[in-house]
Amino acid sequence: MERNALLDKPVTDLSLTPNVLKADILRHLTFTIGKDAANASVYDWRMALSFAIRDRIVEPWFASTRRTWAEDHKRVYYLSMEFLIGRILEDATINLGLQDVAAAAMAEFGQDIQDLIEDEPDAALGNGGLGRLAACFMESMATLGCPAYGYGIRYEHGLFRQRFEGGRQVETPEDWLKQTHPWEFARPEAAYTIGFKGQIETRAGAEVWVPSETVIAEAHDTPVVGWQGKWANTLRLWSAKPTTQFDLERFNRGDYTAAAEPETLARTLARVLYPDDTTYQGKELRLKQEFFLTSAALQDIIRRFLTSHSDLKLLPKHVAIQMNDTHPAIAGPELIRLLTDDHGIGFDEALTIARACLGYTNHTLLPEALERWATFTFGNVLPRHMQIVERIDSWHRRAYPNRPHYVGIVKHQEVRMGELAFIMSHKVNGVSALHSDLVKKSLFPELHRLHPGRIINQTNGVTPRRWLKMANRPLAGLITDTIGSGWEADLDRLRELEPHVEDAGFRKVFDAAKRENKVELANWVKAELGVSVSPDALFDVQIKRIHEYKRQLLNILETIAHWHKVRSDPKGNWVPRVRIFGGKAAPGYAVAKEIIRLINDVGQVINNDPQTGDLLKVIYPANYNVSMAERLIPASDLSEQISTAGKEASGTGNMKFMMNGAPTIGTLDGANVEILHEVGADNFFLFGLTADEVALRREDPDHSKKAIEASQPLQDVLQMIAEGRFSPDEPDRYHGLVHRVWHHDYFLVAADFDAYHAAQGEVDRAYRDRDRWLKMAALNTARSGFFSSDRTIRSYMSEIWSVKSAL
Ligand code: 26Q
Repeated sequence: MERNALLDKPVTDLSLTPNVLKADILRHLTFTIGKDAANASVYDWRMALSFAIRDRIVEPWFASTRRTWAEDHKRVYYLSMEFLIGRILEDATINLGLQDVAAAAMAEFGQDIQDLIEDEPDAALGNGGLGRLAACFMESMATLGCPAYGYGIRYEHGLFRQRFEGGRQVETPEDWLKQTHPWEFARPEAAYTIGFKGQIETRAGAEVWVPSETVIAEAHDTPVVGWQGKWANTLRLWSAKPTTQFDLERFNRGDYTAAAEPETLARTLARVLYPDDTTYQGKELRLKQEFFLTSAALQDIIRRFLTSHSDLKLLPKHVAIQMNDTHPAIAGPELIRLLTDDHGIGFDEALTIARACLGYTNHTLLPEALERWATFTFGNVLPRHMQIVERIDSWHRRAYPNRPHYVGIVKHQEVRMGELAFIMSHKVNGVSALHSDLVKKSLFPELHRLHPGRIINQTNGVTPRRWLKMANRPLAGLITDTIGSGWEADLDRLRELEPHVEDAGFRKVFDAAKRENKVELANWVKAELGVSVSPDALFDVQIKRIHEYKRQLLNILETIAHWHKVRSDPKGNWVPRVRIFGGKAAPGYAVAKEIIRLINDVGQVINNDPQTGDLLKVIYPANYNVSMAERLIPASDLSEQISTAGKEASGTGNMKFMMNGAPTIGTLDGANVEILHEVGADNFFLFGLTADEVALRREDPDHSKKAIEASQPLQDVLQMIAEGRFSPDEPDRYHGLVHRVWHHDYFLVAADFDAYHAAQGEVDRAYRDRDRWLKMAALNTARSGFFSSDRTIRSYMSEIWSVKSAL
């Protein structure tokens, strides 16, 4: 293709002066928002600034798109039901290098840029780790110049908002789109019809699917700009529109409800994100959402491919499709359907093409979270795909005669999405070394034997732009002052901090940076919760979804044991602690909700105990989200990563804490194993059973009873809870919970209690020795380079996608 030099030339100069930006902001305030500076609100100013910043993303974005076309680069398509983005304004501003210019410009308008930044609602289109990983990957792909599209759903309501009422979680709908969302461009011309249900008809010897329900998927594009604005990719989110506004024929027949069906389906499809990341529930609407995303994405991918190529056999040379867990695993059968039914390719060839394009990332081993669909539901919603799935399964059975009879995609009248995704992918990956091992050994042992080399590891990472540069200005400043700039896109360079760790002057500034963050957090806690906490206390933080395997219960039980000890010796030389919790429970997860209530009840008692005062506080701000994480992590002294070994696939919060100079107290689980390896045993508080020991211990049906009987502190704690010390108005509130710890302790809270209690004692000893602690904390930052998502994406690019940077 002929390159047009004029088109490649940027018309905006990124080295903006405040005056140029000021003029743009004022122009947007006036002509886009229609407001006069004299009576503009914070919202108006935020919109004006956002549009002015967005203008500057559009050019690298167009340039990237043009280059990808002109140079015919292979593209990556990341299919995910979740993108947990958080706020965009500050991230975009920093990646464009405009933070100082923007702050100065706003100051001249009499606005504090921080107020504008915090006025933006989080885009919370995800539950937790999996969704946030997708967002970090989008940023890293843009930074690395990897031509890529993210495909997801433009949920009208993201993850619910959480409030506490009497300590209990109450959910309210989230409505991030109530205000104008300035970061997206609607693309009504990019629209596809998505079918559901109906039947298969044979026409001219070929089988065709005639759906009985249809909706239109309409694209909304958000540019994702990488570090220093060198490249930008597209996050394309689909919203649902009815195919026909209204079925007049049905209406005229008097069938008024049926007449509105197309609208009803469209209105419900993209309405809300499923808030349960723990148990799949086989709901028809969820399956429809999954197919909606996947079919729209694949139609778009094929349309784009055919714009510049004609031979679909070459698809894998130009297209890599990554499935973020099994949620888009219908991509296998759908791609085969499009290639065979719509493009006339034979089944075997279509299967080969599809598999060469597809990769599958597994994020969980928990059996209750593995997606399985009743063949009844699956065959009803997607009848053609049911046929194709059966065909894939019998092809695989024939191609691999050694396959045991109990292995397969369709078993016991269920479609197993893990097996489907595995068989339809050329690479399957776990998300940490330990997890990938377990994917081989316990999740897909037979398929692994039949396809050695297909399962690989890709240890997760996080973007250091958002999680260090942006979230922790004081520490980022110190790093740049110490080793110069450039570490943001080359995080291994943090190793250059190591020699400075021995320098008392460096440690003093490191300490001051952490303290600055802690003071800010203490002020926020006071304002939000009315509780005073001392910035000199040790800030001990566990933030993540509430789940039994993550063991927030272990944390709060140990908090009680600690409180009990301090009370018995209030004059003792205790390290003051603030135990901070954050996280939401799935609305239907009763046990998780009970744990939330217990933490809040315990906080009520401890925070009002004059005997312990500043020595111990329990803080649980409601509605934990990405923005709250950005506030909490930089102010943390200790990172709680205490899951039952073998259960946490990777964890990514653990990496963010490490980068921000908070040592980990944790088990040998997920990426903790690799964190320990990088940082060294002296700088990590390791405790607890290993994954193998967990499996062994469970064989003893009395494991928890024995552990409790051997531990006086744990007995005391359980006794206090059972007596109603934390629920005086309802003393037996936690009888069920205490009973479960004694008799049904599947996640081995009791078995690991003493080891955890002892490790917390070690933390106190280490913290008292200021120099030891500061060295430890600084070494955590210095050795965190491996956990940049740039490293992860480089590895996906070479090991799975076979795609090169376009930069
Ligand atoms: C499935 C079916 C129906 C409805 C919802 C779901 C569903 C949704 C979300 C199932 C699972 C999830 C999310 C899983 C998740 O976040 N897993 C985490 O992924 C992280 C990134 O790899 C890991 O670091 C965490 O260890 C893992 O728990």
